[in-house]
Amino acid sequence: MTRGTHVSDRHPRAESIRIRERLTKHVETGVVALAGLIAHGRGEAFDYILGERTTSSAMRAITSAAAALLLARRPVLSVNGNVAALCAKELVELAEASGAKLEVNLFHRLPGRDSAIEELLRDAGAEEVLGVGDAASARIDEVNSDRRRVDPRGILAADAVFVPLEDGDRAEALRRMDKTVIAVDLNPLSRTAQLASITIVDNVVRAMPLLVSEAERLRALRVEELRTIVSAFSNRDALSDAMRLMEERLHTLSEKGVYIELHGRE
Ligand code: PTJ
Repeated sequence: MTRGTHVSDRHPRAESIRIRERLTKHVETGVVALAGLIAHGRGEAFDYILGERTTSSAMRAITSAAAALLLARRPVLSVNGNVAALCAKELVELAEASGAKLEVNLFHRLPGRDSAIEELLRDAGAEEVLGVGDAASARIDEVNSDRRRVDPRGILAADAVFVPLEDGDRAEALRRMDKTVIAVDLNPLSRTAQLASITIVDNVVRAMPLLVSEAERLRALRVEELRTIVSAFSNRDALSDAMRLMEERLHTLSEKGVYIELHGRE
């Protein structure tokens, strides 16, 4: 069993350690796949380079994503293990604010994982959770993993699918099916980031509450106003921004080499 380390608030990486603890705890509950820990580590590395903040470019992607979800007639939020462990409450809030359905969709569909994730979502207030057990009865043949198993009432019929922390295979298949694909991925080089319609290059932990508040704010707008927001967005520009910001930050830090000071020494 994993023990909590009760990390002190004064630890400079306290928040990052707490997030890791949440994920490792949820490996034990069956929510998070072991590969989810590897995926998280890769995300953390990019977040480090990005400066662990929501950039103004990512904020524009968030606004555009909220508008696209509100415009969709059948929006679906696809939930995997990592996102359920980190953002169950915000997923339920986003479903409410945008009128989207929640569907469990897993890369590693091991026995019991789907119902463990459903339980987490229901504890967070979800009334309906698609894609659990036999409900994932439809197949997207182009997808080469368990992710091909989808709910005919959800992802299969959806016109917009939110796919936080995705693997490129399905993002590509969903785009080919003419669906709007909204991704959250700290790695702007990943196939998902490259192939999505809207990529939010940010940590899902920071992006989700912002996405909820944007969906709530934009709900008051007219359809034409929402369309204007979506059509003004360019994913190519968003990805260029993310890569350039990482490059600039590394460049600035490389001038210093040592950029963290040792305190408390003469
Ligand atoms: O729960 P399952 O079975 O559906 O599996 C989920 C994972 C995440 C294991 C599965 O989808 C997977 O293997 O994903 P990948 O191919 O490793 O891609 C995950 C992407 O998410 C990588 O590009 C990471 O950089 C990125 N990422 C990881 N953690 C975060 C993140 N992006 C934003 N916020 C994070 N916290």
